[in-house]
Amino acid sequence: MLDYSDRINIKGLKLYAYHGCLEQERQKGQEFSLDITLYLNLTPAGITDNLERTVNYSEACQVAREAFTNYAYNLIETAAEEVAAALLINYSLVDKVTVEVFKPHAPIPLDFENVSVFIERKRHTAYIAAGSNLGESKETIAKARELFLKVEGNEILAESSLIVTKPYGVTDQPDFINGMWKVSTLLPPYDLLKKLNEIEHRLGRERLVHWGPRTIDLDIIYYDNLVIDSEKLTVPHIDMANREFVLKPLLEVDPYVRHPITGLRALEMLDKLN
Ligand code: A4P
Ligand code: MG
Repeated sequence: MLDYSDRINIKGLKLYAYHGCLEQERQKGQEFSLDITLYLNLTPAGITDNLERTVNYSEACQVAREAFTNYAYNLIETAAEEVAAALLINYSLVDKVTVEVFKPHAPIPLDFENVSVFIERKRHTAYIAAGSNLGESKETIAKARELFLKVEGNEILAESSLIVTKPYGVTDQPDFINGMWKVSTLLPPYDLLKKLNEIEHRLGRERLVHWGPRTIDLDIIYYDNLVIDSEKLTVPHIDMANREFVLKPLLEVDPYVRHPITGLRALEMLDKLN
């Protein structure tokens, strides 16, 4: 959560590009204008007078230009998405960006002043539990970590040690190796889930028995302070408070984070469990 309102504003950045669905737009191109806001804490730069503690706005304009003009998109929505992602990927100091792309010469056969799309994109913090009890579990978890980090914008902020745990639920199966990552990601919740499912799949996960043995299971425990309850995704993880193999690693990666519904921290949930 942002606890400041500092920002750097770039207004009316003029860029020539070839975005559009019409043949003529893609051939001739046209001028676009971008408004960009970077949200970052400016105090460190303010008190040190040091450029390295902030974002160089001239450089940021170049990053935006690259992302915007590298490719001809059908939609300004996509162009805006690329600009936002490039800025967040290039500047770890930036927590959030807004991008508005104006297309003053859009092919609209009516008198109009301007048309634009506006998007807001930010870094999210998620907690991912990893578990495995088939094959080379530690290696598999390490590979899953590697594949997770291949996604642009994904970072691991903290990770627990890997612990050996007794099977929970279906108890007639081998011991598990469990761990947790606290991560930063640009992926929205369902995209994060999809990515984790993809990684499970790549590492040979087959869904045979519910709660049964698995080469790798990656569950989203928390995603920011969000509460999601849908067919595909339940966040916070529905059974986390009953699972020592989730709570112990959580205590290790972040003893302070609170469950968004119950308000409890990992240690408090562990105390209740015991
Ligand atoms: N899904 C819903 N919410 C989430 C979420 N927050 N994170 C959906 C991830 N997935 C979520 O999961 C089924 C569906 O849950 C997914 O398609 C997704 O859309 P799955 O992994 O395909 O099926 P599963 O593993 O059979 O069920 P589940 O519920 O994931 O199993 P659990 O609850 O993860 O339990 N004992 C120890 N000691 N250590 C373990 O790691 N793990 C399990 C698996 C049992 N016992 C264990 C351990
Ligand atoms: Mg799962």
